[in-house]
Amino acid sequence: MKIISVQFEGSKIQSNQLFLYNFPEYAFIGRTNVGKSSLINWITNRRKLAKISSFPGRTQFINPFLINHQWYLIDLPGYGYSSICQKKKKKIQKLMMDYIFYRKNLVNLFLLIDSRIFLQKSDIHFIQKLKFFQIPFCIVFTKTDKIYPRILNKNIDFFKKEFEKIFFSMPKYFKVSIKNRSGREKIIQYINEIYKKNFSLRRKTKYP
Ligand SMILES: Nc1nc2c(ncn2[C@@H]2O[C@H](COP(=O)(O)OP(=O)(O)OP(=O)(O)O)[C@@H](O)[C@H]2O)c(=O)[nH]1
Ligand SMILES: [Mg+2]
Repeated sequence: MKIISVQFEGSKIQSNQLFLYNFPEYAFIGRTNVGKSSLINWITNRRKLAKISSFPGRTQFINPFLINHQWYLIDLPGYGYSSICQKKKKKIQKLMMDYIFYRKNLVNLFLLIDSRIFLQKSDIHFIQKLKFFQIPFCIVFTKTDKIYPRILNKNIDFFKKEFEKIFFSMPKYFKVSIKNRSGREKIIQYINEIYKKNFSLRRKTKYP
């Protein structure tokens, strides 16, 4: 699938602000600084589309990007550490959670995990919620250029074991490095696969 057009529809600061079109949505989530916005830029081949920063907490709103006038990539704020004040942080987290648990058009969530860091408490807590509310998701191990391939595979094996211990089965996963330019095609291919298979909107789920 070729990405021909990308249209930014403006940041959404409230979860009830509807997007322009009723299209399937593929969203990116994970701890702050894990590389969500960078991955969206890379997938769309537009370096300055989503704002990137080395400081955790850069993305603070829901940012929808309309692709080929057919589907959306959604950049979400991260969870976990950031230097933003507590009040603002709570507001951002509510916005993000409302989107994930209420949005009918969300077809798949890509949960990004830094490949150097094992399952964190905040990840486990978040995955528990995804499981409980039956949100379809897969895992993307990011920044794979930052460790040796041998260590990367060891880390992923360890992650899988831990994941299976808690959640029984490991979902589909991808490995990406923006620096090494690897992993992009597989993600686009997967989006294409699920796009073709079904655009049956998810049923409305209840916010915890
Ligand atoms: N080496 C390397 N650095 C990366 C990679 N992906 C992202 N980064 C860097 O990681 C930092 C954070 O990237 P962002 O894309 O802003 O992360 P984010 O998850 O959107 O962060 P928030 O919006 O703050 O939640 C930036 O300095 C990126 O350049 C990668 O694959 N390899
Ligand atoms: Mg971001």
